Amino acid sequence: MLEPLTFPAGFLWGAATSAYQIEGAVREDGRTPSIWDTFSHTPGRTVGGDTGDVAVEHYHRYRDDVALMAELGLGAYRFSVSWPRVQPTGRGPAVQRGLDFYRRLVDELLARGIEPALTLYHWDLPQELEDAGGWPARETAYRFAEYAGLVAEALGDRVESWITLNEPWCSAFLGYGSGVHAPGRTDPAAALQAAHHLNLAHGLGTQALRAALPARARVAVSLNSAVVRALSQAPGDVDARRRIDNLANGVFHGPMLHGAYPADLLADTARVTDWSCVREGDLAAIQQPLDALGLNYYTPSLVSAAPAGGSSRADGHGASDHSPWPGAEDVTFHQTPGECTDMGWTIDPTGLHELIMRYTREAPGLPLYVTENGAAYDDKPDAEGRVHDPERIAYLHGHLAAVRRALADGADVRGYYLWSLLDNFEWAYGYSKRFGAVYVDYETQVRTPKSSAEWYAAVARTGSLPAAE
Ligand code: PNW
Repeated sequence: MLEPLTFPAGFLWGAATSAYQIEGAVREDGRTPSIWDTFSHTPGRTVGGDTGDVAVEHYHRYRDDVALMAELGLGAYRFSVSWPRVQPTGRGPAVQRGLDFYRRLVDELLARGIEPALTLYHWDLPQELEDAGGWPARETAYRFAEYAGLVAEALGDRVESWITLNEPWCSAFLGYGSGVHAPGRTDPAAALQAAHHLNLAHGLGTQALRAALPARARVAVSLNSAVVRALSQAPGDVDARRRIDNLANGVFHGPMLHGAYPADLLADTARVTDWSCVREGDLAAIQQPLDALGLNYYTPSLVSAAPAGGSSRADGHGASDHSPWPGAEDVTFHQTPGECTDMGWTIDPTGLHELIMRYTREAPGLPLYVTENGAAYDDKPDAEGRVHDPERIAYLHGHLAAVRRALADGADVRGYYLWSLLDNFEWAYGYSKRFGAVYVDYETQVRTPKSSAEWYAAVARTGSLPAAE
């Protein structure tokens, strides 16, 4: 038996980032614009017109950043590769200078005993591929598989842990549905086609990885597996929950884990698309055996059938007149009661427990990782330059206790990646939201571990949570 609040030996303690959010250096070493460069440079798309042009200069400061991870005693680091750094036009041979950056980064991690977990796609599609149709175009899935193979050839000798896609829900439904993420399109049919081609990209990409990687490599995908709850047990609310759950979860894990789209999802969305984008053989291609599943969790959703008079867009998924829920535009999203983070996202660790137990049933035998979890707060250094963030410590404590509870309930969770290592470019929110365990002064680029970083370092070192916070 495990002692209370003690994690299993070998549990992986990590932190996560993504390329566009931290690297900067957007015009160096042959990199071309991604859809996020274009989007963030379009007036009105991000808070304050912020862009990732400089971000936190990780491209040039990666050595110091890895040293910081080592100081914090991290066992693992999840980062993403910038597609347009490696394959500027989204086609053809790889740019060696681009790949060399990730080789140096990985070597630095390995030298310090930190396990790299590489995400291939964290939303930075080469702009040329968007111009050719983007994710609603089938060709993009083939291009992704080629890119996956190139990265695997280059880094397969030193990276064992691979993640195909990060949160394809955001790419498809925020990118092509509500338009609050790049490329900012608002076409419900295109959003569903994008979801299918992201699924196909995952399947074909996994096959390309298997072909290029040694047998010891592990392949996974990170889903922002939503926890969707009904406002009441009234049939309309229960049905709203079912429909949103399919659009958030089933649309991805259906084909990936079970080889089929949920029949009710196809029926619910029939007036949006006829799903003719799903071709013979696609479902078999998508359902690849995986070595692990990554779950990203921040907050649950609370939904009901629309009251007479229309639906609400206050769903915590960003401000837009367009819904990110094709065919379920009528569903109303409610604020879950309770305290919120700076994103306005309600703090509810029971959702993480629920999510882990759901995937324990949905994918029996598949090891799970929490590949993102964390909180934004309006952190500020005090007079001595220290950053105290007790709210973030409380958030992390509560969510890690939920993971621990899931382990006790029989879930096979192998590790946890805090989002995020550093304050960074929070997409449409620009630099206005700070998720880091490490504070970044955006003027000087000086990094200061917040008190949560020190707290997390102690958790990682001892493999257990302190009794009370
Ligand atoms: C995730 N939503 O983004 C991403 O993987 C990270 O890059 C990001 O920084 C982090 O979570 C915090 O936001 C999301 O609207 C963005 O539901 C939006 C949503 C979910 C996740």
